[in-house]
Amino acid sequence: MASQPIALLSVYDKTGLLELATALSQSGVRLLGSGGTAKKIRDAGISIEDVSDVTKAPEMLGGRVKTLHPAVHGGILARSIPSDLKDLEDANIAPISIVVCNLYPFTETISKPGCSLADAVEEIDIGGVTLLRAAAKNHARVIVLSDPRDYAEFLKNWTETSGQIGDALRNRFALKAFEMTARYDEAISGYFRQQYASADLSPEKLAGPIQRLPLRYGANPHQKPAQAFIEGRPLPFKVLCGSPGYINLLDALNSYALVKELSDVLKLPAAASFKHVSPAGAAVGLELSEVEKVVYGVDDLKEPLTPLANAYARARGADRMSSFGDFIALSQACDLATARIISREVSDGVIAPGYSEEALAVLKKKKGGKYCVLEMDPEYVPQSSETRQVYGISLQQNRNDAKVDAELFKNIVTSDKNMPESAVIDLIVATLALKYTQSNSVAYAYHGAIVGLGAGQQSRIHCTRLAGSKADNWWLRHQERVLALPFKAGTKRADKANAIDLFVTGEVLEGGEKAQWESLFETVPEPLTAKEKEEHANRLKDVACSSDAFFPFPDNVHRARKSGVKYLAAPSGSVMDAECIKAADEHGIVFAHTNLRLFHH
Ligand code: 93A
Repeated sequence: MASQPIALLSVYDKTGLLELATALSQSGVRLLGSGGTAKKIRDAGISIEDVSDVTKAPEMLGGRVKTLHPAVHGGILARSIPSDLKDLEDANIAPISIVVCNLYPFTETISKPGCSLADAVEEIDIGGVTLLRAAAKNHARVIVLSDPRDYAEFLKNWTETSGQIGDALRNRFALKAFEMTARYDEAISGYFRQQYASADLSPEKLAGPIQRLPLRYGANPHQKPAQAFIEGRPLPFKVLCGSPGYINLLDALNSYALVKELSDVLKLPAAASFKHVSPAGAAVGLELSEVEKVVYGVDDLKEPLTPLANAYARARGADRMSSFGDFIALSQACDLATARIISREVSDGVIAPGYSEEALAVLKKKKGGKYCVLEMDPEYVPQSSETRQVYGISLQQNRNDAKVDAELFKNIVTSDKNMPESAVIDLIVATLALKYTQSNSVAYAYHGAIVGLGAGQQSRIHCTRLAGSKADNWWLRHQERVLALPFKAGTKRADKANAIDLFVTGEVLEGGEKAQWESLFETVPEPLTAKEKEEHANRLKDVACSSDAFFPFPDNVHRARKSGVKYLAAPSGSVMDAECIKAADEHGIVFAHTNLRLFHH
């Protein structure tokens, strides 16, 4: 490379330019400048050459082409490798070491009253963006200054290091230039999006930039306007019926991600029943026993149960109270049996990768034709990085792409190390559900289904207790007297679910509430006795339990055992790990340390 460093200067904002040019010139740097920049420097008595002298191409098109030339971009982009150096030599191009550039003020121009489209177009900087990008791309060799506020820091370093500026500063300046061009492009596309808003914005036509779906309102009715949008491709779902709200979409997209992952890992159809962005239930399609059919309220279904229908029956039936008004996700195309189950429950909507004709016809009749039916593109792969805003600040992270499969439960730390395949399936179901549950969370699973889930609690033991008591209630619904509760003919499904819940929890009822509850039965049932409950509880064994983070105290292990837990999974890392393992050993529990924290917010 040539011994005398060359700086190319091309700036709209000429703040600090003369000080910079003076210092560079005094330190022996050869200066090149575009029209106005070179003139200002020359007028101040500092020696500078015009870019056009080097390119032998005068500025043209009224300044639209100033620096766009191989003599400039070859000089910037050449690496210090023999082939690049030879190319430069053959073309008689000198390498450029410093690029100083800032752009035409597009944002300021369009915000001026009366700015016409032609005014805006003229303010779109092409050559400057190219200079910044080229220099930033080759920042291993080239220093790029895109902000006059950086000149002083640059000069100080330049002097102190005799022109050998270190990587840290070089990298920071390059990143700043990349961010500047990104913001600049966003401002331009935003302007044209607005200008051409009245044009045809159908999904097909908009597959390029941003596709938007207006939503009725946000999390609450007063939060308007609200929308869902995606950049660079059409939305990956179609609205086949109804119109989704903001929370519907939060539920739909989270629940679909869960069932897709469940069915990919376990090779079984999967279903989830979401409420407030956490699963109330999630399951894979293992066959239901006759008792389970009654517990899950599908014993009277005329349509034969399919694997997908089994999955949804389990997902919906784990916690019927919480699932009231759910958003449903299905991993496979919705069939008639599944649609029939959905049609008789109170539910807000469903997302699935397809619908059979008969299934869609059934769903379209629900809620007077307003039931929300979304069809998901099964090939859709979300971007790896996800961004959200809180209080005006954007937070960005990589998607949680951690794999949850049998491998995760190999590190068994208790003396009993016998983990049958059925337990691994249950642990996968429980752990994947946690991946999509508001933290903290703990889940209990049995027969391929969540049977108790504690979500969004700040204390882990509260999650374990909440999930445990839900699992206890779910299990009590299998008790003989509960299965045979003498409901009057015609009692609504939701009323039955509420009445059963009151019965199994032993809630003491009074006055009108008591009378209303009793009115549902042919003969009023006697409450379950403590003995009946205990005997029944003792029959529940082999439940799996997973936690989205480590157990800070062994109380969680003791509590899990009370709900029939035999298989346990949680990350290690607690100072009380040894105590938790001891507690698990005391109860004969098989405990796998996963080393995978799964917080979700
Ligand atoms: O119209 S441009 O996009 N064409 C170019 O080739 C070009 N090269 C640099 N504008 C171009 N620039 C911009 O000119 C720079 O980004 C800078 O903002 C401005 C400096 O022009 P002057 O040196 O004539 O004041």
